[in-house]
Amino acid sequence: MTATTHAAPGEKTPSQRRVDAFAFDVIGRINQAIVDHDMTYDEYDAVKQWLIRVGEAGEWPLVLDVWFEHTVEELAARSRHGSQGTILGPYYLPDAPELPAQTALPMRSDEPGDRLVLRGQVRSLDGTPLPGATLDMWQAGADGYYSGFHPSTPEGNLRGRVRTGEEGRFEVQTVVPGPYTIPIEGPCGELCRAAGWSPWRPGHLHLIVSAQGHVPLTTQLYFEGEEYLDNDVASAVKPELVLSPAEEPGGSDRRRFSESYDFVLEPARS
Ligand code: MBD
Ligand code: FE
Repeated sequence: MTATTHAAPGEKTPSQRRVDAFAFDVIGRINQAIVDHDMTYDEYDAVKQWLIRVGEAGEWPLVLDVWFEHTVEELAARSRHGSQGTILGPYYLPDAPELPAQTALPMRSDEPGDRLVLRGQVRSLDGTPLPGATLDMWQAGADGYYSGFHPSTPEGNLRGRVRTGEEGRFEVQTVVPGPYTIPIEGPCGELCRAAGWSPWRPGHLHLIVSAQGHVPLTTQLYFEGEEYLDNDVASAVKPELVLSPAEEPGGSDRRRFSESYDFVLEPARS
């Protein structure tokens, strides 16, 4: 056994001290909330059953990313430079197909929804363009469903890793994502109903922008005028992330929008 796993009684490693401080604080605050709200045994049992159902339904990632990740992200953002980011959320899947700088995200031939062209440039903090950077993108369709998580959506739909070209530029054709509701039939939906909370998020694009020698940027882009921008169940909207795409004239059956958005990455500290 090493010295660090064999601390003398009463002595704690730095890691034990940190876990102790945080866990003790969390437990203490929950106990205080129980006192402050004069919780009954019936209520205690209802909360206990709800917590058990969250696990059984596999909704812990949803609970954490919807109600807690934004605070961790806001703390991390205080020491980060470059473009504003926001939370990752529960629907990222690695290994999306690699796509060139001018591309369309994989979609159904009859993919519903308004069309969107997102173009821009990836640069380093000092303004140097970053060719060969990656925009790992994923989004819900106009119906608000994510591929890989909803049976009606084909595998890999609206997911791709776009590689920037010359001057760090990219141009991606996709659809305008619909507003998203967290699953309302499970325990998270149950909590929203029980508390009278909206279960909705505004429509959004997810991106992880990365480049050699730089800190990856996890972000989301939203759309001006959308419902739920100021009432996001996941508290992840920031003003810098709201696009106002221009509508292109001459759209026939579908509306077409385009928008430019640049990403600035911070060099990695070595
Ligand atoms: C989502 O689509 C999402 O982006 C977040 C953060 C939480 C739940 C669902
Ligand atoms: Fe999302």
